[in-house]
Parts: sequence; C-alpha cells; structure tokens
Amino acid sequence: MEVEVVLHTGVRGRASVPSGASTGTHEAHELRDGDESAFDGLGVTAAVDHVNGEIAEALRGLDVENQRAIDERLRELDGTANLSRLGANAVLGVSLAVCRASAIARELPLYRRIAQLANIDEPALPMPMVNILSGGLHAGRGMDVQDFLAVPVAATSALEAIQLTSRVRAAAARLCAEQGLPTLLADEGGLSPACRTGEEALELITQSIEAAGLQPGTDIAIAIDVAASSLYDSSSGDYHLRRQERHFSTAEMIDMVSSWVDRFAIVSIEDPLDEDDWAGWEALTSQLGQRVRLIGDDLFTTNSSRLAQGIARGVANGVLVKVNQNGTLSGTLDVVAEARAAGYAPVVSARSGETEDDFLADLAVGTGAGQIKIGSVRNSERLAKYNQLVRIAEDSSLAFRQLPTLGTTPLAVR
Ligand code: 2PG
Ligand code: MG
Repeated sequence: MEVEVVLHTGVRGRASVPSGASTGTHEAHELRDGDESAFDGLGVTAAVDHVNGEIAEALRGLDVENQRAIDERLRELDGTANLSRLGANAVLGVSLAVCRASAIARELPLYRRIAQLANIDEPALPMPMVNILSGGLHAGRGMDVQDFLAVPVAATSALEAIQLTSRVRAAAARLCAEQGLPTLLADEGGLSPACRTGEEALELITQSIEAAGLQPGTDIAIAIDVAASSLYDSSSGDYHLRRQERHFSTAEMIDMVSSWVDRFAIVSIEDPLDEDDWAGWEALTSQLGQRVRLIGDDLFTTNSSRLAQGIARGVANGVLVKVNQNGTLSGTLDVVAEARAAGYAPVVSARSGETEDDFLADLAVGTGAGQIKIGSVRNSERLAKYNQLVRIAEDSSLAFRQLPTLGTTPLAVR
C-alpha cells in the first residue's frame, strides 16, 4: 500500500510499504483483508480505510517535523503491541511518508533528514550484500538455504560494489547455463539452480566469483541467509532439509554451518537457527561469534525488546533491519541505535515483496548502518534502491563503508 501525507503548504510526501514471504512470527502485524475473492485474500482495503479515516483524523494539524511524536501517536492510537488493529502496513506507510514530507519541506535530501532524526553526524554509503543464488520460500524451495549473497569487500565505492557483484551475477548465470541448471529468476532476482546441498551452492557461488575473474575472500566474500525458521519442523523439534531428505538437530545445524565457514569465504550468516531456538543461538554464537557476523532476522524482527534479550544473552552479533517488521521509522531508528551501542552490526534490508519505493537506500545511508541487503541486481523494485544509492553517491562528502571487522579476525580470508 502507498500513503501520501499533505502539508498545509501543499508539500506531499509519499511512501509505500514492502512485504515478506519468509516472515518471522514476532513481526509487527501486516493487515490483509482475507477476502479470498480479491487478490487471493491479500487486499489492503481495511488498512487503507484506517489511513484515510482514523489515522488522518488523529494526525491532522500535527507538526510534520516531530517524527517521534507522530510515531508515538500512531502506536497509541493502535493500542496493540504488534500494531494488529490498524495494521503495521498502515502505520508504517504514514510514518515513512511523514519523514519524506519533512525532508521535502526542509529541502533536504532524504538521507540527510534521516541522519538528523537518527542523530548521525556522518551518514555513509553502505557495503551491499547482493543475492546471487536463491532458495527457500523465495524459490519454491528449490534449495533449502534461502540466500547465497556476494559481498564486494574489495570495492571502494558504491558504484564499484554494484559493478563487481553484477559481474558475479552474470558469471553465475553463465555457469548455470553451461551446467544445464535452471536460470529462471527467483523472487529477489537471484538464480535458483536447485542445488541439493548448501555445499553445492557454496561451490557454485565460489566458482562464479572465480569465473568473474575475482578472488573469493579478498575481492568478493560470501554471505548466506539460511532462513532456518522456515526449515524448522515443530512436530519433530528439528530442521527438515527437504532437498537432502534429512532432518538435522540444532547441534547438527551448527556443525554444518561451522564446516561451511571452515571451507568457504563466508563473512556472515543470517538466521542459521529457528527464531525461538535461543539456547541453540547461544551455543552457535559461542562457537562462531568471533569468526563471522551472525545476523538475526526472524530472531530479532527489528524489535527492540527481542534485540535487548539477544544482547543480554550474548546471542548473534548483527541484526537485520526491516522497517515493516518494526512498524514505525522512530522504532526502527531505535533498533539501529541499540544495535550499534552493543557492537551489533545493523544490516538494513529489503523484503522479498518490494515496491519501487527507494526509501531503503536513504535509510541505510542516513543511519550510517554500514551494510544493506536489497536482493539481486535485477528487477525494477531492487534496481530502484541500487539506483538511488548511485545517485546519493554523487554527494562526495559521503564515505563508503568497508565491511566492519570482527575482533582481531580478518573477516575476508578463506
Ligand atoms: C529475508 C528477506 C529478504 P523476506 O529473509 O531476509 O531476503 O526475505 O522478505 O521474505 O522475509
Ligand atoms: Mg532473512
């Protein structure tokens, strides 16, 4: 859904809201109509009515400069912890549109306005992680692990980062074609070659980096998103990897990803265990937390109290940041600040269901988050964000962030 906020001066701020396929249970609630006769039940007319009715009524006359007060008013008005009454999609659309309207009113680039709201003195361009191979719910479960991504660690600018990863994406498509593997696009524009095991997919992405004339680890590192909540089988209490026709215990999952870290140029692993497997995450973090970035997506769902719990338990060392998991811009900025204060790396992320809105690029720059995950370098809804990063990069006062190091371990060494 898309929301427009109009100021008394006539300035208009517009924003649209993304949606995920592999959603975490603890995300803010996306309100869908559920009427099977329209859009398979995915319509948002109720959420739209809330924006045009109750929300417009409550916000009319408020000062657009006061983002936090507006976001708090929206939460109060909804009255539930997960924004299920008005819908997090309704609330977020308003929150982002308010921010855009205030940027336009102040004649500021959006990332500068976000930097003001986030109290960031030095906004910076993020290091992207770019989807090359897709599986899980984004590719009809053609592979068990959801994302195999390229991180252009040798890049010194946003443009070079996009160019290097585009070379890997093109090389992967060539290799798949040569090997008779499918080259159809998955939801985020990645390829889904239907590899049976994670190792096979890791071999393929490594070969793709080499086939692009680049060095795995020093030019391009690898990131993965296991999206293990969608592999978790609550009846057996373990993980079902359908392509391998095998069940893995938590300990076996940890052993498997550890062996991948030993063998491949992996710098970060997202959601290698289920969203509520806290004990497993503790064991995993003590085993791998000094060697790679362990990013919680479904685990934290951009939720301040879940992140606080993770920090207190020493679980993970990075957090995926998705605006629609949280529900408001201010709430999202709080999660980024909380992560940063605890030394957890924030990674600003798109959803598998995206729109052409490029807000995300400005959010990553304005918060100085350091990393961004947009999907592959394909499809207009992804390219809108990459293109916006390229536009923002014309501001020569902005630095391009190298991948943050982890303790004393050189991250990008095979
Ligand atoms: C994820 C996201 C983006 P979805 O799991 O990190 O890749 O997917 O939007 O389907 O949750
Ligand atoms: Mg994820």
